[in-house]
Amino acid sequence: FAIEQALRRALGAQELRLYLQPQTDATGRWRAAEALVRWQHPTQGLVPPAAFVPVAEDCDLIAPLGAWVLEATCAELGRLARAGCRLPIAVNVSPRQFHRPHFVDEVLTALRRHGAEPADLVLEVTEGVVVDDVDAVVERMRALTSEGVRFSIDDFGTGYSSLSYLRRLPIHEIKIDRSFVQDAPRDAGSAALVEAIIAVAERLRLRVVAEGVETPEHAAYFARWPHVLQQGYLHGLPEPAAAVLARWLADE
Ligand code: G
Ligand code: G
Ligand code: MN
Ligand code: NA
Repeated sequence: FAIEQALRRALGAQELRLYLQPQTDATGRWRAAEALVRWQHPTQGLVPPAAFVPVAEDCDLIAPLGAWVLEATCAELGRLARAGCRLPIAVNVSPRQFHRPHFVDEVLTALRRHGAEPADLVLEVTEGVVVDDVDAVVERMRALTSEGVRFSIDDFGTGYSSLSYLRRLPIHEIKIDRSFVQDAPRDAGSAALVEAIIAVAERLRLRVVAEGVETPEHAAYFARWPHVLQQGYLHGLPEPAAAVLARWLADE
């Protein structure tokens, strides 16, 4: 319970921080970014989401946490739009958050409040959002895609992946899980999976992001697909959003 109480307090005390990690094309140019939340704890320093997102999921704090991340992201998107810049930002949405009754309204309200462009907001969901009723999930996603918001399937290839979801769900993008990405240059089996995922994505006209690009070898392997975006420590660590975007605006 200690962490739960601390997190409850942190939400009120503005201790959460929005970090961004670049998604680049094969030449290293920024094309998009992923928002990753951090907790700036008064005594424990910067706490990574793996240490508190699962706790938030279990104790009903995922709603306020998710709302905070959406607000913070839409605020940055609004600032970018007013500066005449377009940089799509992807936000992780956990299944519990996606299935909350007012999720669609929450997203649309946050976009409007900050003057953010819906097409620049990418919602990353895992295959775990499909619990039983696929049609209900599709309907909920369509309520957002019809407004311009985009969906991405995170950690694709892990879990109980069903290729049929790629056709049924109104998604825009697939993120290839980093376990396949990292093994692909040296392991024929992983390479086969990566190449199959990219081939399917091309035929379905889905964008692809390769996650966990850590070495020049990983980057070189994926450079044969110039349109596949790369995300990982090689191209950039997650950094505080405000600093990243100020630098990005200055370079544009
Ligand atoms: O940054 P890091 O590798 O520690 O992230 C660990 C996990 O936390 C990842 O699975 C990531 O998707 C998740 N995560 C990061 N930020 C958020 C967020 O804002 N909301 C949710 N639901 N999950 C997040
Ligand atoms: O589950 P999700 O894909 O949202 O998780 C993203 C997490 O992956 C973030 O916590 C981020 O810190 C982490 N990450 C980003 N780039 C790399 C990388 O190159 N290698 C590894 N191992 N993790 C990464
Ligand atoms: Mn993600
Ligand atoms: Na992922």
